[in-house]
Amino acid sequence: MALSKFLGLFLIHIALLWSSCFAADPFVFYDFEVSYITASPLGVPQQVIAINNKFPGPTINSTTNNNVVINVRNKLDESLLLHWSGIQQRRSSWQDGLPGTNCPIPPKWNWTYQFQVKDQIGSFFYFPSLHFQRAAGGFGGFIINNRDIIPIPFGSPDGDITILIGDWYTRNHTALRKALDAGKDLGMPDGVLINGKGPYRYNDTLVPDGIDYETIDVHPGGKTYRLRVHNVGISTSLNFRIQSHNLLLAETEGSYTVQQNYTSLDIHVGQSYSFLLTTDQNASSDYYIVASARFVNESQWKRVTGVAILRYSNSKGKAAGPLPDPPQDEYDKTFSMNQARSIRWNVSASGARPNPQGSFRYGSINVTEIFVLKNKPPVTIDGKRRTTLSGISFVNPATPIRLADQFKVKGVYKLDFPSRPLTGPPKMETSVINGTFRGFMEVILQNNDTKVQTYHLSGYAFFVVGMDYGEWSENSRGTYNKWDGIARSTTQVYPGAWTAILISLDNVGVWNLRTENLDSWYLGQETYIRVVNPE
Ligand SMILES: [Cu+2]
Repeated sequence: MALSKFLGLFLIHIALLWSSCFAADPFVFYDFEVSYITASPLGVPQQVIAINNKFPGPTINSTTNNNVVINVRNKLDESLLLHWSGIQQRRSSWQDGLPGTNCPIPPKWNWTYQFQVKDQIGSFFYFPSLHFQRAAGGFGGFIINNRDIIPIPFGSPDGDITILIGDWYTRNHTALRKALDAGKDLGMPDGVLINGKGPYRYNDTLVPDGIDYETIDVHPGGKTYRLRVHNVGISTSLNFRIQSHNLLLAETEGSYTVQQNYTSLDIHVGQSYSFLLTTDQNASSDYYIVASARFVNESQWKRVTGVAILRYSNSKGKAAGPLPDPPQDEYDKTFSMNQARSIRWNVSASGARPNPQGSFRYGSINVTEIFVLKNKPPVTIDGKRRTTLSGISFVNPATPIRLADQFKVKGVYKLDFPSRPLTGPPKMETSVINGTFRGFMEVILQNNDTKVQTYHLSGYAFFVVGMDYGEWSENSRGTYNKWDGIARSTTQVYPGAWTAILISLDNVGVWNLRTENLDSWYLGQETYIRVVNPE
């Protein structure tokens, strides 16, 4: 888009912004300077994207209904957008920071995001959404605290700790992008980072000397810490666990869960969880915090393991010995799925408002539209390796969809995304789902690829009502959880399996529905749901 036109839109944006925020609610301000720095998280110097010279970036700390203002200065050599994953952008779709909603921020430019975190609580993260930049960093946590008057379904924790885990390559994001453009696979990652740092040297042959690792400091005596764990990586599902400690699951992506203990939990790309950790051990040594690659040949993927340290202030020594075991489920493909099914909505807890989360009885609402979205292994279209959703490989338009609507630019996109997968040859299209305002949409995500895909929808929390292996059919509805399926924004779909979600389309805008697997997303596995108020 020409700069002059961009400037015009920019000024109009400012006008829109100031009219859309509620002046009575408090503001929180952040200045983000986004630039390259050199870091060596795995012992190899490489170019990393930092915010205010920090990698990972700072945690945004807000409270329900705050107006959040983030002034972003782009000091990269390419355009930039920041996406606030899981923030619903009520009436502010054009702040979502995706190519379908915003014009990219050119190098050396400034852009101020402003939005209200309306009626939300919970644990989220932000990341750069263009050009495969997330593979180089630029991410950070995003917390929305409860207002003081709203009860939380657990005692006030003694500490609040953000933990960002993710697979990592020592190649920079432009090299990874080039590989994908050339039709290649990225191959096995070089490691897993925890808060931007490489593994603790738990094994002299697997981990080189001199790597800086993350240490989480805690106090003994049964104190409770809230750990907010996010998988900010590229495409690897990670098993998260802490030696000798249980993880009491309490919240995921803005919904309080029924509280249950796990010895470990699978966290898929783009997902966020809050655990309550109690310091109930004797501190005879430090403890390992582990994030290891899941559903892979573990003897080949040994290096793809993140290891940090949990240190009690009265610790008697270093962590030593082998890491705690991952789930031993090589011959049980339902283990992980059963774990996912066990995550339930706490229907009696208050969410962002004083009324219980479960007062919205999704199970008794009639579905008004149904979409079956299917992904398959990558295909070749016009000589290029592409990924597809229902046979369509998404092409980002030159003008963001949201702005095309705003300024009535015709022909930018088509509202013809099919409700069932196309059967003909795959094609490249800017094809968008036509959602009905105040409709209730059922979406079946069918993954006919060979690895886990996670799907994320902007603008909403959807209800995860079912998942199973095989091909979804009408009969599958008999297995749906109609009562306490979790409401969240990012769900996994196992290979050769489906996940069903329900969405109450009450938020006007243009909302990205995409795979969070960065390589699949980059190659076109996404679309948008457009929701317009007809009045
Ligand atoms: Cu999002």
